[in-house]
Amino acid sequence: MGRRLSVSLALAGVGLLVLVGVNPAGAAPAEESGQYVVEGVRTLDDRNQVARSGAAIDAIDHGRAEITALPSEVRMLRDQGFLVTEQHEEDFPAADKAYHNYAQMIAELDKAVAAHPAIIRRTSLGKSYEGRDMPLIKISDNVAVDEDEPEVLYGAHQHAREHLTVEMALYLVKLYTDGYGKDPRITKLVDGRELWIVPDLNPDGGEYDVATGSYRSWRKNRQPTPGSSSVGTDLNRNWSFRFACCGGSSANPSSETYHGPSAFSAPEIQHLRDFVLSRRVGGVQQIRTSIDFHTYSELILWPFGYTTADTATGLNADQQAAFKSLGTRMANSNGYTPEQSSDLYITDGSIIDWLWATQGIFAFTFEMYPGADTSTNGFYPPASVITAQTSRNKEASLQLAEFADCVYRIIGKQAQYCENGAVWSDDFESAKGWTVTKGTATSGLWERGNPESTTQNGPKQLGGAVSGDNDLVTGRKAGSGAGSYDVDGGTTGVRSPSIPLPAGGTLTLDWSWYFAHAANASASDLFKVSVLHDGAKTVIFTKAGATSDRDAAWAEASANLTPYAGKTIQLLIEATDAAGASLIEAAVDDVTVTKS
Ligand code: 3K0
Ligand code: CA
Ligand code: ZN
Ligand code: CA
Repeated sequence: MGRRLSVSLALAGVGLLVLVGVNPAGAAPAEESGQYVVEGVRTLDDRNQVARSGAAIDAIDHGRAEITALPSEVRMLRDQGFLVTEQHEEDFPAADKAYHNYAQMIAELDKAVAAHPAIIRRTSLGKSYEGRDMPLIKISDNVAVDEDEPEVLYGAHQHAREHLTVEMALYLVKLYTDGYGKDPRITKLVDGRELWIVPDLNPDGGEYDVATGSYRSWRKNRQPTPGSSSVGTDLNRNWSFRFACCGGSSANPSSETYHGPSAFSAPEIQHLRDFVLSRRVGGVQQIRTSIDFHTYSELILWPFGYTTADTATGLNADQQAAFKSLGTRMANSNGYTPEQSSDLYITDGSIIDWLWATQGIFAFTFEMYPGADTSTNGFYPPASVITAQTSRNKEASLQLAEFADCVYRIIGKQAQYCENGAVWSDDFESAKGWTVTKGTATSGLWERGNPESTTQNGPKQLGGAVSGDNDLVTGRKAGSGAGSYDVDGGTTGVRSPSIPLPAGGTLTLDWSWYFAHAANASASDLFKVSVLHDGAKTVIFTKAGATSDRDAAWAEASANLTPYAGKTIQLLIEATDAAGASLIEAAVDDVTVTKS
C-alpha cells in the first residue's frame, strides 16, 4: 500500500505545480500516472528499454515488471511490442466498492484534514505488524493544543472482517468536522471536548480480508505466532486485564479467539495502550468515555466481559448503574440491545475491560448492523447500507461525548463524583479524630488546642491560630519559657482520621504550617507530612532544620494527592528534635483536601 500512497503524493505534487503557475497557460492538462504490469522484461536490454520510455520500475520479478507510468509512456512501450496491463489494486468486490480499503481510508482522512485544518489533526498511533501506519485523529478547537477538556475515544476495526466499523469512524470524522460551525450541538462538543478517533486498529487484517477480491472472513491480525504455523491474534483478547483468565479466549494459535502468546503481544494493541496511557496528565486519565465499534448483532455492551457478575472488584453499584443508564440511553437512540458484555458471552483480555479496570474510562463495545445474520454473512452487509447504518449511531456517539464531563450525571450523582470543591477539611476547632502516635519525643507532643505564644530571639510558638482559636501544635502551653513544652528527645507524630478520596479529578492537599527553631537546631531536625496508604507511608512534604534561628510565621503549603484517588488514606504529621537538644516548635491549621 505504500506504493499507492506515494503515487497519490506524486499526483498531489503535479497539482501543486499547476497551482503555482509553472504549467504555462493554454498547455495541455498534465497526464496522470498510473500503475501497470509489463510482461517479458527479462534481459538488461529489456529493462533499459522500459526505463527509456520514462516509466519508473517499481519491482521486477520473473520478467514481470511493475511500473508507474504516464499513458503516453505506456503507449510507447506497447508500440515497442511489450504487453502492458493495468495493475489491479487489492480491493473490495465490485459490488462493495463504496467501502474504503486502507489507502482510500487514508485519503479520506487527509481530505478532512485539508478541509478543516483548524479542528482536525492526523498523527500516527504507530505501525501495524506489516508496517502500515495506524492513523490517529484528534478533533477539537485549538487542535494543536492539549487543552484541559474531557476526552473521548472512538475506536474501530479490531476485527478485520468488520469493515463497516471503518465506515463508522469515517462517518464520525465527517460528522464532527463538516458539522462544526453549522450544527450548534456539534460545535459545542468540538469546542468543549477533545475527540480521538482510531479508524483502523487492524489494517493488515482488513487488507488481507479483501486482498483477493473476494472476502476471506478474516478476524485476527496478521502476526505469525512463534512456534506455530498459525497466523493472527484476536486483538480483542490481547489486553492485559484478566488476560486469558476465564475461558473467554483461546490458547490455541489456530483459534479465531487466540489471545496471543502474552498480553500486549500484538503491536497494534501495544500502540493503542501506549496512546491511552499517554493521556494520563498529572496522574489523571483525560479520556472519560469510549466506544469500540464492532459488527454485528446490534448490541451495546459494557464491562465486565470476564465475569457474569454485574458488579465486581473495581466496578461498584454506582458505576454499574452509570454504565447501564448510559448504555440504555444510547440504545434508545439506535435501537440496539443494551447489556453487559458477558451477557453475550464471556470474553477475557478485551479492550473495554482494560479501559475501565485500569483507566476508569466508561468504555462500551458497539456491535453494529445487522442484528442477526441475514441471508448470507452478517460481516458483509452490502455497501448500500453504509449511510443508514453509520448515521444510525450519530445520536449515541454524540451522547457519549456529551456525558464525558461526568458519566455519573446520568444517575444524578455528579455532586458526589464530579463536582469540584472540598473533599475533606479540618480547622481543628473540634475533635475530628487525630491520634498522637507512639513516638520517641519526650515532650512537646502534638495536641489540638488554643496555643500560647513563646518568643526567644523572635516568635517561636504563635499564640493565634489561622482559623478560630485552635490549631494542631507541639505542646500548646508556653510554660516558663520558649524551651518549655517544645519538642525534645526525638519525633512526635499525629495521625489524621481516615480520609476517603474520590476516584476522579485532581486532588490537592493544602495546609497552613510553621516550623520554628533556635540556632542550636540542625538539619536532622524535621517537620514532615506523609500519606499513609495501603500499609505504606509516602512522605509528601519535608522541612529540615538548620543551624540558624527560624521564627514561627504561618505559611501555606500544598501537595498533590491525585495518585491516591479512589483510596482511603490517613495523613501523618511529624516534628523531630534529633541529634542534640534544640528549641523546636511546629504547628498546623486548616488542612483541606479539594478536588478540581
Ligand atoms: O466486549 C465484548 O463483548 C466484545 C464482543 C466482540 C468480541 O470481541 O468477541 N464480538 S465480535 O467479535 O463479534 N465483534
Ligand atoms: Ca480544544
Ligand atoms: Zn468484533
Ligand atoms: Ca483553627
